[in-house]
Amino acid sequence: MMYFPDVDGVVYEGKNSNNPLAFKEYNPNQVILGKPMSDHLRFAVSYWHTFTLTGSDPFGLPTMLRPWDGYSGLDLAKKRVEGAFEFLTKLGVDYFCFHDRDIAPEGATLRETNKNLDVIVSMIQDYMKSTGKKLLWNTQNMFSNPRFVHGAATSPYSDVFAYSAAQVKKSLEIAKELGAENYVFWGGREGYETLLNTDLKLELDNMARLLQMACDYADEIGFKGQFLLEPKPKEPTKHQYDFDAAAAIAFLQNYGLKDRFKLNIEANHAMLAGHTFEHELAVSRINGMLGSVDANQGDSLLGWDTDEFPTDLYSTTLAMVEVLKNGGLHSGGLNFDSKVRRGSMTPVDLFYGHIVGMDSFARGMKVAAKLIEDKVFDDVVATRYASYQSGVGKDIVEGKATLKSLEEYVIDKDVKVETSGRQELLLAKLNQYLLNVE
Ligand code: XLS
Ligand code: CA
Ligand code: CA
Repeated sequence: MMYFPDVDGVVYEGKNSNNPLAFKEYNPNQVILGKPMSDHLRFAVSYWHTFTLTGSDPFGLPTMLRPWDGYSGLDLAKKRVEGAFEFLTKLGVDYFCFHDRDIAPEGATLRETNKNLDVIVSMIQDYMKSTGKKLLWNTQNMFSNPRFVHGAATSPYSDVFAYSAAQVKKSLEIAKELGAENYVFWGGREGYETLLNTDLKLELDNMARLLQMACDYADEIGFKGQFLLEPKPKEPTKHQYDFDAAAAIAFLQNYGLKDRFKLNIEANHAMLAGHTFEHELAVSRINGMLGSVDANQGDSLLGWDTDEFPTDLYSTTLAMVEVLKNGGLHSGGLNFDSKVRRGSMTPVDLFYGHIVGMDSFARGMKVAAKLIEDKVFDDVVATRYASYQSGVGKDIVEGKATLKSLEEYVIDKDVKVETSGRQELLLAKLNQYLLNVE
């Protein structure tokens, strides 16, 4: 069966193309800074938004029209796998990502659920072999089932902790089997609604305990993928423990897990935390913790996680500056944790969403590479901090200065700053590059 008969295959046609099913910017083989674009960007399709989502929201029923409509249970899961690999192949994306519950239905017990997973995982494995597609990461859904209403690893109920642990165990086995390059933890219910009923210390300790168990089990079964923790400040929980990159790094360091983990940074989550996307990427990068990216965008008029396909070229450019400065994403990639709007219900909209997202990041990547090559901002930053290269600044940086020595240095000095930060000029430069880079 053909699932997307309206689409033959999406290819690069360049900026003058009028074909809505062609890339205008993303040319996978074009070499930039010594590497083909496809190696820099490592795009992934997220299974949940593209193949599982129905378009229902808190106010309305499903809207999506999908070629697998009308099937249920394992039959539905199998049809989705077939459709997923046709989609990846036609779009020309090498990677995908999923939660355990995206790919197979739950049974009455964990044993039955795991059996369903086995059927679908072996089917996915066959398709991966025949198409060459790869798993960027998988993860466990410990937020949808009502048993996680008060948390998973941070549930007050130890049976729920046990269930969560078992679920992580199975998903790690799947990661190993499918050769996942990373493994994600996102704790949607790992947080609290009110401190009045919450043992904050025990919950944080338990969250760390589950992550430690995961590291131990990965070692036991020889799973070598990179562990990633994905920060998000809220939604569905009022306060989520992995609030932002800084909180997630502090948590990992506190519990001795920092060397085993990196972060998966999502644009929309940065916005919910009151940060820019590039802020979260930069904080991760300077701490050696930038692992992977969930590529999407939020809406500044809405206070929730809208997971839109990325179209904002400022944001994709500044994100790619961080990625390039990181020396790339290594085992990570750019996963479209993005969904078409509820009103974009036809299958071809799934292609349009990914195409605009891929083109937006490709454009961002080209501009970022040129900004870095021309040292547009690096030179400004270097000049701005030049006073730390010699004299008293050098003493401060090298730990030779004390409060006493610094007092002595300034006590009779007229210290004033009349040097512009040139913000408007820099933004004009950014526009110039965005508009003119070939
Ligand atoms: C939800 C998260 C989730 C993670 C994986 O907001 O973005 O989809 O990426 O569990
Ligand atoms: Ca995400
Ligand atoms: Ca999200």
